[in-house]
Amino acid sequence: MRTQVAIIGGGPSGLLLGQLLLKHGIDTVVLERRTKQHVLGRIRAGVLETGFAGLMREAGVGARMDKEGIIHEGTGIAHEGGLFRIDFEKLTGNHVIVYGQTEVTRDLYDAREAAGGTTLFECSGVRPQDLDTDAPFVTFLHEGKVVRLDCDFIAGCDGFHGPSRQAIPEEVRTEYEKTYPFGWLGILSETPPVEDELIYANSDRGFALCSMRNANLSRYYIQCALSDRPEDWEDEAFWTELKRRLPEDTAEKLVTGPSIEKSIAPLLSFVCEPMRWGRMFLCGDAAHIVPPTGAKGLNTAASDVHYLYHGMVAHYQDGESEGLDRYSETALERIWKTQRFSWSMTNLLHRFPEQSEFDLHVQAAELAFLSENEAAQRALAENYVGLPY
Ligand code: FAS
Ligand code: PHB
Repeated sequence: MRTQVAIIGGGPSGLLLGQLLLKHGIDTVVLERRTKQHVLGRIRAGVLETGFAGLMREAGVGARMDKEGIIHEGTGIAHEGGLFRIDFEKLTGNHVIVYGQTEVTRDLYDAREAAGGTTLFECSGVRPQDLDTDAPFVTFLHEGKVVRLDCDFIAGCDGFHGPSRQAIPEEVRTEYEKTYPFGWLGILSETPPVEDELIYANSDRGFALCSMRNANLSRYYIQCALSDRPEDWEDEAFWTELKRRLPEDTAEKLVTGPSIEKSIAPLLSFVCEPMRWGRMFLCGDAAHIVPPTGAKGLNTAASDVHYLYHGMVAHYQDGESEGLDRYSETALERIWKTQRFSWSMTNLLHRFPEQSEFDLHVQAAELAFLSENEAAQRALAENYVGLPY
């Protein structure tokens, strides 16, 4: 088999990159470890920066997002029993779109199939090889046969546990990591959202987040112990704890119901440098992970895709290599800014086991300052709606 760009991973990064390249006549093959049903069964991100939305439209897959996505011009922040709003539109002239990653992935798969793009599911033993030559290739097992895919470039879009990052020689790779002493217990329920916008809550019992997917599908999270398992939390116990972490009048409005999905995600900050090795480029979670507090995971995958796609188009159409040569440096500059924002939001809104009374007072003062200072609110809003690509 031969293609121009071999894409390892059929998640949002790989699919969005594939669709944008296909729009420019650049041939790709996507190699995905799981079935399409498994990929589409994942419940993950919910908030899209307008930069991401622009890429979806550029890829020709923005129609359902524009029809069903919900524009959010601000967000609520709750602490000490009160609630204040950060007005994105007033402070930045920008907004975000609430449209689940599951739907993004579904739209991208539909578009890829309509465009006749090749996606191979249930590939195992995927191995990128000869990366530091002009003739890289990928080998893998598919339908019981060993397959070799020759290509010009490899995009490692295989998430945190994929093989691409490991294919960068250890002596070349530097990995930066920060773990957090808690996780997020998330549920999905077919209930109307408690408010029209998201609410991020810092309470003396820990963090909570009220989010949504549509007018009758809500997504809620509470900070939980790393030792917790989803089965430790009956729905009733979840709802009771969530209400205790929200302002009273918000808790009173909360419509509860059976969970249709319940999972726990650990929080992690992680960056791999560089994001390129020879003819292979890392993109999305393969290169970096952020705690979901700033809604930056999926959105930072999108900015990687933006830089990589433009670099590849310039290579194939104009014989220019600068975009690809500067990809890692350019992507990492924005990645570290989203790492900082996600780390900052996590520190502002969560309760840490080792916090002293002094720490708690400083955290409360930061939230109080944010509630009353326009410059502080603008700084948060600029990061939340998305820094420029
Ligand atoms: P993905 O992990 O989505 O996709 C990688 C793909 O590669 C997968 O389909 C995988 O099956 C495939 N793959 C892996 N190994 C392979 C191999 N060996 N061969 C072939 N294919 C292989 N972000 C937010 O902004 N907000 C959130 O609330 C949020 N919640 C999250 C909850 C969880 C549990 C997780 C894990 C992540 C969450 N994220 C969130 C981050 C998430 O949305 C990622 O940023 C996003 O999925 C990144 O997309 P990809 O880079 O495509 O990686
Ligand atoms: C979600 O809706 O899943 C979501 C929204 C905002 C976040 C994290 C998750 O910061």
